[in-house]
Amino acid sequence: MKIERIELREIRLPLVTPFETSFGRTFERHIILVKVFGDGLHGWGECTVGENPFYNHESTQVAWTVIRDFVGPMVLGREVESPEQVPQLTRQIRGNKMARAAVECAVWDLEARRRGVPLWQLLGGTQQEINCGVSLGLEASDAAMLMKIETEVAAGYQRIKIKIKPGRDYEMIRALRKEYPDIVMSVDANSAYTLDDVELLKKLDEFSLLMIEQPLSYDDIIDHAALQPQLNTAICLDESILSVDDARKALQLGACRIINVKLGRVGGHTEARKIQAYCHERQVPVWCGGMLEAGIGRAHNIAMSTLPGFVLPGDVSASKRYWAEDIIVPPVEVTPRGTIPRPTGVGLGYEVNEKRIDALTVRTEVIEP
Ligand code: OSB
Ligand code: MG
Repeated sequence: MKIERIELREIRLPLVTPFETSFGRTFERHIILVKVFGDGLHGWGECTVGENPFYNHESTQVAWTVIRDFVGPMVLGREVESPEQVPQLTRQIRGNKMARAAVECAVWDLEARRRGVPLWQLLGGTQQEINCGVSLGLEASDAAMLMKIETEVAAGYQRIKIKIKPGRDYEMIRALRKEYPDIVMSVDANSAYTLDDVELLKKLDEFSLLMIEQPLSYDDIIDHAALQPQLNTAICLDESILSVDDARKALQLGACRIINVKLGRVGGHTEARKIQAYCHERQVPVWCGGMLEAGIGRAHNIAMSTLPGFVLPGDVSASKRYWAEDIIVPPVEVTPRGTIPRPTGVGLGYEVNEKRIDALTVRTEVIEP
């Protein structure tokens, strides 16, 4: 199949409630959508980049430029036998994996539509439904955190993840654990600590957390390897894992026991599958992270999460937790068991609501060979 044309759009989508992590607060998403044309069909991708370069080095503005000036020209007019060839076409670009993943994921959707199969099937998915958790942003008070937990536990979510940062960690988790001693709970620090905080991190062992996600630097593996043996709680790496090579190094050094897979962070489905296969062979559990995605990114996450080895509940949850109205139809919904059934339709398996997208679009650009 030849990649004939790429359409870029940026949409603005306000969150139903602001989301706060250790690196900042998000009120409204600025999302790049990628539509890739080939063989008379098209596929959709969503760039999972943040508005600011605070989670990683990428940001919406820069990703737009990288896709338009580099990723686009490298893939347009090229014949690909499989979407797995797309990362090869853009390998000269260092980093910028979220920009590259947006196009790579769109080609996977396109290929699934070309073959008339669901994307999860093309990827090799085996699970009928995926296990879902929620990631709760920081709130001003413990009482407000407790109200959020109550809502999500009642909705059936299988795991509650709480964002932490210095000053909102041990005491807060102790207060929340006191009210909810039995739920599956984890914490995510988004790189807010250093090895100087070992004593505090050790104390979190008291709370029988499923994991502590990315406590140390976004680009670190070595210090995490020094930390993990000092904790009973499993470390899960998010920011530090950009490739299967990173996953191998982290596991070989004992820097973590669990890996969070995010399509954007690792450059798309091709690399995500390599990480999944590497971890699955070694019985290392993985789960699908989230980046406050709209429906297209969410549908890609659901397809990936059906692969074997995605055993732990992911951060993939119902559309209504994020948006008044999603850009896909139907919106993503979660069963009372805290699962999302895999969709039955071809490609992403959800209809893309182009009318809604048009109404949200603030800029468009067409890239052609
Ligand atoms: O670290 O998992 C993270 C959101 C933005 C950036 C980083 C992260 C997150 C989340 C939200 O935790 C997950 C979601 O609900 O999409
Ligand atoms: Mg994280």
